[in-house]
Amino acid sequence: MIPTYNERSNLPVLVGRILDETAFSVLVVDDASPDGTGRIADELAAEHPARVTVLHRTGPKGLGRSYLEGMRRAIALGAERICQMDADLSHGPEYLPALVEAASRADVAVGSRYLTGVSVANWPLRRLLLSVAANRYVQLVTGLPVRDATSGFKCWRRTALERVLEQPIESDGYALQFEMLFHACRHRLRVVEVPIIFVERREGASKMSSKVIFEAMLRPITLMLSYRRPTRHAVEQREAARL
Ligand SMILES: Nc1nc2c(ncn2[C@@H]2O[C@H](COP(=O)(O)OP(=O)(O)OP(=O)(O)O)[C@@H](O)[C@H]2O)c(=O)[nH]1
Ligand SMILES: [Mg+2]
Repeated sequence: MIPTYNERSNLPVLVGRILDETAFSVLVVDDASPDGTGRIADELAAEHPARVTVLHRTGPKGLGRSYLEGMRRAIALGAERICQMDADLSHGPEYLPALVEAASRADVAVGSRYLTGVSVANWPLRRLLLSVAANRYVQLVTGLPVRDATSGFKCWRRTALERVLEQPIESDGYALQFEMLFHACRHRLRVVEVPIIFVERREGASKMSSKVIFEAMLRPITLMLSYRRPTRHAVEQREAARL
């Protein structure tokens, strides 16, 4: 599943590589990109109808909404393992088989930049420090035992994803990545990390914004506050037992 917003030069290259190098199918989730990415995705689907599907989103835009809608669609299409990856060629399709294989041994496999030192190519130091600091912060506040909790390159086992999608997920940017892992860990699902080399995009523009960073700083705190308190259901059960 590949969410796209203005990725017209990257998408055909990525989809071409996935079709050539793997046996997997592709679901493109486009948010009515003004640069015509959706049209390019339709052309790819017309060329490869058995392996490429396009979901054109019409409701409110956003990366988080796109992930959630795309994941539900992938499940409805019958996928047993669902990978999520960026369209900007940062996530190499050569890692897909290893991720899928790892997700067969666990519930979710994370393509990790920080498993063997730092494996990131072409990032400015400022960007790297932001990502490393964000990951440390998330680990510290939430206790998530994942080195690269903000990675958008993952493979989910269907049953695990269904479980996580039942949770009230609110984030929209990077925070969505660790929020979903947080729920996975809360439900004792098994998370494994697979080393990847992340390559900075060459074409197109990043959609990273101060809003996304702010959300990622706040979300670990609200997650901890929400889930340390007993849920309303648990309180109701306790009160019923007391009566
Ligand atoms: N459908 C949809 N896709 C989006 C949206 N924003 C970003 N994307 C896609 O999500 C993926 C990640 O976006 P990037 O801009 O590369 O963001 P990033 O990888 O977090 O940031 P960088 O590290 O700076 O590249 C890319 O495939 C984007 O095209 C959105 O609002 N809707
Ligand atoms: Mg990117």
